[in-house]
Amino acid sequence: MSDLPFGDGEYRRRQEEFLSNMPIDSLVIIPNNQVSIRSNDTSYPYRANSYVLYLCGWSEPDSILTAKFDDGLWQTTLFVRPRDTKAEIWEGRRVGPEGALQGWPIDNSLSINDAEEYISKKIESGLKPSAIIGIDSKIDDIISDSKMSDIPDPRTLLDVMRTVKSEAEIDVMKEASRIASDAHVKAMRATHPGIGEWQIQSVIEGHFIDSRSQWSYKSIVGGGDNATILHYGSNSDSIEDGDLVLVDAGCEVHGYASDITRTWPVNGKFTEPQREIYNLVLEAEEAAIKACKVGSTWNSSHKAASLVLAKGLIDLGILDCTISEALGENLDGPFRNYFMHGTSHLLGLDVHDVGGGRKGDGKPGPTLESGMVLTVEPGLYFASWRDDVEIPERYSGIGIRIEDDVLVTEDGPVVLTAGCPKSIDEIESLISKGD
Ligand SMILES: [Mn+2]
Repeated sequence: MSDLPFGDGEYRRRQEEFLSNMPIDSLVIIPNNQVSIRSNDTSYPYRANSYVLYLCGWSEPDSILTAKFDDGLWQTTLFVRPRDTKAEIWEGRRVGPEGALQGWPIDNSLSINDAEEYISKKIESGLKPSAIIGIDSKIDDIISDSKMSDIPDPRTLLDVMRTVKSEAEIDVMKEASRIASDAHVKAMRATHPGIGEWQIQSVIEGHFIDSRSQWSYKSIVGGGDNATILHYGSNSDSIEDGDLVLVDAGCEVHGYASDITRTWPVNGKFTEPQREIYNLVLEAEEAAIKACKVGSTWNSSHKAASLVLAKGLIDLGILDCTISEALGENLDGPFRNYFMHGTSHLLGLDVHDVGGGRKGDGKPGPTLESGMVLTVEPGLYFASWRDDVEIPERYSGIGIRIEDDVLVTEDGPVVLTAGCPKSIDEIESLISKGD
């Protein structure tokens, strides 16, 4: 009945590494995500919590993974929905506690209806909660009643573990990369002047579903000027002859994400200005991929991309200054007028994976190790409607990003999304072939 991507040993190894670093008077509490209402009695498709998936692969809602140290060893208890024929007729089959114990890498399983009492009693008996809060309000209430001022967060350990992927995880990520690469190729072949952004989205996401996958984030399909909007998502315009389309779309396999961006001309032929910017972004992307080496600092890919882009913007006459002026003291110079985002983020069970490197998560990015997977995604954007910086007429309305998923290895970077073409010649020949 279980459809787990990994064998028991893989999960047990993760649990062991995590729990052996926890204080033995802890009660580890990791609630699964809640079902979200879309409207009235209709919910969004359910996606399990990445930490629960990571530790035991459980993907039904209304569940909580706990662990405590007992009789000299760590034991996990998974609380799940009990079997209930009447409910199952409406909502679908449930695994139930007995089924969970047989098919999932856990030590005990109980009904979710007993979870609150169990957790309260364990805390009363002296165990200290170590919980991920903010997911399940009932659990949050129990924890706040415990009067502990400082609740250790299991993510401190788990986030570091999740940055380095095992062989088994890499295999799943290769599959997600392959499906997303094929989807982009299909979309290129289907492209013609006048095509709707939503129609390209439909080709991409249709391929995901056909491959028994699903999107890992909302697909971005931006034609012309829409490509210069970094988080464009309405995908509702038709794309005119002569315009580029930027497609940022990835899928998820067993919870593991791929994340690819390609930019191509809808009529199958880059104009000279488009070609100039495209080749510059491609050169930056290739330099940044080369920088993804074991022992490199997190910022290496961003530095490499920034250097190429700053120099290229000067060579094309877009910036009129020296390279060091273009780069600025902290890579914050005027090249950032046209390249406003970071170059890389970690990739895994979350598309912007945990473990640092993202602005806002407060953690510096990790030094690169063998087994880490990160994106490399430089871009240049010349929104025609911008009034805060100078947009050269020649490049007005051009937005280009190229993004691949890169595995760091002792033998150098491996591009997991290499199946997705990115040279101008390859792209032009795909589009002209049509469907
Ligand atoms: Mn990305």
